Amino acid sequence: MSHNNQFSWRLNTRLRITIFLLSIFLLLTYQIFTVDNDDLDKPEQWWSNTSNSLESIDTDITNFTELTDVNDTTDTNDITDTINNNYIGKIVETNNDITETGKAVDTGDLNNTQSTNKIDFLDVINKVSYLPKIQSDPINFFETPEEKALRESRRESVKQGFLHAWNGYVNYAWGSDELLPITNSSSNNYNGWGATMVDALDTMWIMDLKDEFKNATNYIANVDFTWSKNDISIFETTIRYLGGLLSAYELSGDEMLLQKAKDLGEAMIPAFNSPTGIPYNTWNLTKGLTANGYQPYYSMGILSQAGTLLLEYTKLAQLTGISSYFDKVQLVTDVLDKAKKSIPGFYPLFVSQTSGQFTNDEINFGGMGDSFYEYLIKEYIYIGGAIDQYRRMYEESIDSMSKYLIKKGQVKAYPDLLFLGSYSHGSFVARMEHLACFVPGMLAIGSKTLDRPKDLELAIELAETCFWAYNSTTTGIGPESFSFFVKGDPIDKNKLKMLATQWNNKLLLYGVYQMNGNYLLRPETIESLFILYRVTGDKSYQEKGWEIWQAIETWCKTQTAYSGLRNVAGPNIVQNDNMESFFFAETLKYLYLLFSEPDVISLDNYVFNTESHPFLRMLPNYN
Ligand code: DMJ
Repeated sequence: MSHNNQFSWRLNTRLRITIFLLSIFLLLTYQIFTVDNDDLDKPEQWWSNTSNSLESIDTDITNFTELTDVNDTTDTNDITDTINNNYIGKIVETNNDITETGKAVDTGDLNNTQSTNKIDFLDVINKVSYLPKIQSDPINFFETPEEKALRESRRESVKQGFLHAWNGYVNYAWGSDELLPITNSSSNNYNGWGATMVDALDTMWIMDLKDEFKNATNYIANVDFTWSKNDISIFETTIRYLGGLLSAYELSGDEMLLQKAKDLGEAMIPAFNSPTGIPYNTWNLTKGLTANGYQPYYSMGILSQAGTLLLEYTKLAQLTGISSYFDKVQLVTDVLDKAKKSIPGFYPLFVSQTSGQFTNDEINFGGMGDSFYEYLIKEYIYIGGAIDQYRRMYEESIDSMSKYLIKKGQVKAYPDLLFLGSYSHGSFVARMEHLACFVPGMLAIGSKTLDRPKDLELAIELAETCFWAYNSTTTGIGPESFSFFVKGDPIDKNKLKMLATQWNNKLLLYGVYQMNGNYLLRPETIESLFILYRVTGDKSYQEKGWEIWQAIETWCKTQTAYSGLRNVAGPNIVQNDNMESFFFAETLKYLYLLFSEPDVISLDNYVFNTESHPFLRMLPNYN
């Protein structure tokens, strides 16, 4: 058993005993004073009845956070987005907070994780202001009639690609989460709610595929998002389903989608009931609402998973008027902000939900860290700079990233290429992940928003590296990760030889060794090319995106859809029979937008969640 496992096992045992004793006490109180037995069969009623019964006990369990009940409205303010004329929602203030139940209770040291200056959501709304423009001046997007025709034909090619993949899903996997595009079977890794369908909704709307959109929403109308057979990932469910439903609602105005988002968002709320408010990684929606002391599978909190619920729950608060959705995610930010760090702005990958402290020293802008940093700047942009904490946290992180994690490599033909590595056990790790290729896009929007011109320079250089990684393989598609030699370090010839024999790479990858050659149809490089195109107006980003799309067409297309690859370099390129739902949500959407007019989903009006679901940004003067 690893150290971490032993630790969580011990913690688990301690938690279980505490919870068992507490449950007996709660159950007795509950049965004696309040509950009509019929209600036990009805999760929602059970929730509200029991919560009242626990009010007196709550003072003893100081770490309980609050959930505001929208039905207990005492004051509402209609808020209208005056510029886009979009209905924003009602902000509800209430004196009648309901305390949640079914929590993991811990009596550990929580003092330094409590949010001392609770930020009021109404205050946030009132402090929204205009931020500097992100997109380049319209004049920089000028095109000749020939250029326009070419761009439009490329956009049409991407749309046809989307339809090819979508039809495969419709014919062979309708209602399932994902299509397996070679065997034409399906998989259900996201609770079988139809992940591909929900992830694809807003892309269909943007591509003007309204019939396909309607067929999908007809199906989704009958999906029960309050139930789960097994434990679900809170992170994946939030970014794919909740984000997809919210964004499709904002684009289409279909109220059913907002209702589904609310059902799902609400059903996941108990997963935040850890001692600190840092959510559990997984949660069983059904068991989590029953009275018999359900405990989630307990494992250490993961930075990107805990920190990437912000946009979705803030948007849910905005659209429903239930401010406590925002409180939940703001508390997570506060806990992470206050936790001890050895380098300012560097947030380690694992955090204890019990103590609110980090438990290792690994820093990564790739897997397990990535979207936490992404959401700092995106939340700031989304709420029009209303909470300065997000600017501060983001700037600290980017300053440290630039200082410690960016290194020049030793690629012979491109000696100036910059690489983004990570940090572990006190040392720099010279390995770059495909996932980290979202960073150029993040830097570019941050640079414009916060007037940090150097960040744009870095963004442009890192995007070059990400594209170079694509351009250097035999397929023209970038690998999942690779290790590189840092400038000045001795080159180990054996390592180079290993790469050559392993991948039979005929192109020059000098300076790089050891690749994980998988390609999962990931979007990050295309995402950064799209954002840089919108930020600079430089058409070379469209050329690069087009090259990548051609490579995907060549290597990933199957008879029925598109498949990921097992290796992006080598004599035999093998497909992996998998098509992630994010191919529809992100990869194809970013490509389509790269070839659209710049005012289609403008970065000055929208902010993308990490799954590329566009959310309307808040604007000032709602009232
Ligand atoms: C997506 O699910 C999201 O972008 C997430 O933040 C990490 N990466 C995958 C796609 O690669």
